Amino acid sequence: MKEEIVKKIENMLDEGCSYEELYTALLGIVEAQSKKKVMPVKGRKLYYISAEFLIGKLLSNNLINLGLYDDVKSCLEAHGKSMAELEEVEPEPSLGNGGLGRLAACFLDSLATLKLPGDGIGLRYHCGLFRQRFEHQSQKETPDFWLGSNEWAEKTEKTYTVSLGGKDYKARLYRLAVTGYEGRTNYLNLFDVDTVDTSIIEEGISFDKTDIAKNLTLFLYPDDSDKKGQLLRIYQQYLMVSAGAQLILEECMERGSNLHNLYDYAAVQINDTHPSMVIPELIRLLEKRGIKFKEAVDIVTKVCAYTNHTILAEALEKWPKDYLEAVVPQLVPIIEKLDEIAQKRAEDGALAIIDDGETVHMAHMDIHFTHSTNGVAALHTEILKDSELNQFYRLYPEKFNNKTNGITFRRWLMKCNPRLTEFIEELIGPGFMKDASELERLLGYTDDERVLKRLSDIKRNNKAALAEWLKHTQGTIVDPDSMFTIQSKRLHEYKRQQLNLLYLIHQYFEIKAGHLPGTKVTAVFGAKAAPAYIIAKDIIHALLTLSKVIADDPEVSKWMQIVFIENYNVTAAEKMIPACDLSEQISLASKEASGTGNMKFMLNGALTLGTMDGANVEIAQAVGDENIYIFGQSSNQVIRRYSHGDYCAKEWYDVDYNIRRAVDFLTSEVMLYYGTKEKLGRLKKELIYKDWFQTLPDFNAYVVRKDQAVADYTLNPVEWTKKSLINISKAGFFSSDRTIEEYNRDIWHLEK
Ligand code: 26Q
Repeated sequence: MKEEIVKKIENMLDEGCSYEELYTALLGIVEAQSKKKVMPVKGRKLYYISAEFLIGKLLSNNLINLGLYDDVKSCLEAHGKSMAELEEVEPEPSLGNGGLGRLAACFLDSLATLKLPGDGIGLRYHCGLFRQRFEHQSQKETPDFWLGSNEWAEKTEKTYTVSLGGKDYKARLYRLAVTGYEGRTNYLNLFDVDTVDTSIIEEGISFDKTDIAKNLTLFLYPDDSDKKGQLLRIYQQYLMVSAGAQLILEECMERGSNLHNLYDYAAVQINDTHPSMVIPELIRLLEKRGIKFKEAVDIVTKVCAYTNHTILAEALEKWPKDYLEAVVPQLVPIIEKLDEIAQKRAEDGALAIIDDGETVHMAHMDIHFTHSTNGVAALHTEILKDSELNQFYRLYPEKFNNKTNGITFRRWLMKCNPRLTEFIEELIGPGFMKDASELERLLGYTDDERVLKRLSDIKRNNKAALAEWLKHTQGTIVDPDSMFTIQSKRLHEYKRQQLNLLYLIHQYFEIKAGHLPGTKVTAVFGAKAAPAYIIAKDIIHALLTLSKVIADDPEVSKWMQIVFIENYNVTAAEKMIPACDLSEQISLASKEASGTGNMKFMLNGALTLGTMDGANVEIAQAVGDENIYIFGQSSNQVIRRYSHGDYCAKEWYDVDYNIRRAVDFLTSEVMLYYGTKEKLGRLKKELIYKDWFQTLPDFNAYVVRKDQAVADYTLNPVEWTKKSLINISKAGFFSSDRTIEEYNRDIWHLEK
């Protein structure tokens, strides 16, 4: 089989085919091979329903999973072509914002690898997350038209009717094969409507939000800062859950379910509250098929489970009831009946689904009417139980459980870091690719000088490769012999890119004062800000402006450089993560539910500089205090400060010279020379008078810890590499295979 495929590619190469032609051919080959790995479903099947699947490019990943990658690569190389250039032909499907969407993609990979029957259900957005460009040191958004003539998702003839605002729409199913690593093939089911029309896009990413037929699946999460945007979000969500619920019931009936026994055929995992309407929708469909309301509620509760990804109040979805009446009037009476039941179970009005202001709380509906609510890291789940969802926890202690997130090692090690993968295989054999806990065997090499030397050479090569890529894609020159610190994730105040910014300003002053670091530091950023999130955009502006100030100052640029990578996405992450020395995970403790970038960096040998937040806590436990740089307030301190409501940023600014010097620099003459007064002034004011995410109280501790890391890196390179090896060895726990095994053991109960 393999030989035939290789022969075909060789023939094409002999004929001088272009990369585009090769890509199309390989896409067809992968499709055909994937189909052969479809397996019948025994027992229950999982439906992972999510508004986002941030799958990233698929060609290399699928070739790896099908065991064809090495052959195709050598074939190309023998003809003077490269995999990297072939990959450039493929547009990245950016069907997600960040962590939550990427997690869904990692889960699909693990499900198929573990040979568990589990499909995704989502939307086929015509434009994924916006593309980011920098103009005058500011973020500009343009549409990301990722759908070309060559597509991974196959258009099917299957359609389902969905009623939105009293009008019927036809949701068409597209199916994308998910090939596991030496595993089975599952599917990602993506719904779309035929009438979507990209020509309604106007300036940037704006469009007519009221033209539903034309805009339903036009964009991933359009701006929801106004009513029209919020309504569109409800339209999108209902399109997904209604078509999804119809698909689920149809598949289960085809396999023999009489619907009373739906539990024996299906498990539905609700990824955050975005798909929560699947609960009333399933109830509605079951009632339509003759099942009584009470039984329908029981069935749905047993089938569905809910994952919470955030404790930020502003991210917990709640909709005015009249919005739901406008879009999904058929669901409102069901939600009202569910609310009645909920109110009877809990006297406390705080647990109601519909509150006194006629607002519908989606998370409340999820907790009452699913059998499982899970957080995504140990600390996060504890905070949910102890504070945010404490009243729910007291009512339903048995429903709450933790499932610490994970990442697929196929993409985040084998695909993105072939040098390291090969070396690990040389040392401990290939078993770690399927059983991540085998990485612990690397601990036997922590005192082996030759191993440490190789590891440090691999890091140096990866840094050189990132440097090369940066030169090629955005014309930026970086020094691979400097220390790379990287903070890449969505831009959000709670993630505190602004803390990193203040450190860099501090460093600028120190260098000016002749206090030089042991080595040059390159601070790399990758981050998109939500288009309507003004302060987040101001932080990007400040970083880009500072980057210019430093670049134009030879005294300082000898010792530091700031690089902001344009249009951060999965493809960029794959280049950045293997090249990192110090991974910045500096969210305000208690605010980052888990983080998954932290795991990717660790796996690729970076040391973490972080707060005791999210999964950082578990990383710290795994590697031990001496192999991680922890700083800052604890989550308890932070929660206490919030509950006392006595945090006053201005007091910290007034008494601390270093803080004041860094904050004031934002509107200094040199910053205003390159930057915009309005934006820099607004950010400065925000930091002095608000600072909701408590940057200033953690500032000094951050400076001390980061300086320590730079000194260790410089003075004890061998010791540093040893710590790096320990981090890699201990990363096995963070494989999404482990996470999926736990979901399956505790929640889904699927059969292999
Ligand atoms: C909500 C309402 C209106 C508009 C948009 C939204 C919205 C959209 C996306 C709310 C949240 C998201 C995405 C959240 C997310 O990515 N959360 C991250 O999930 C990861 C996987 O569990 C965690 O590792 C991160 O800590 C968490 O921030």
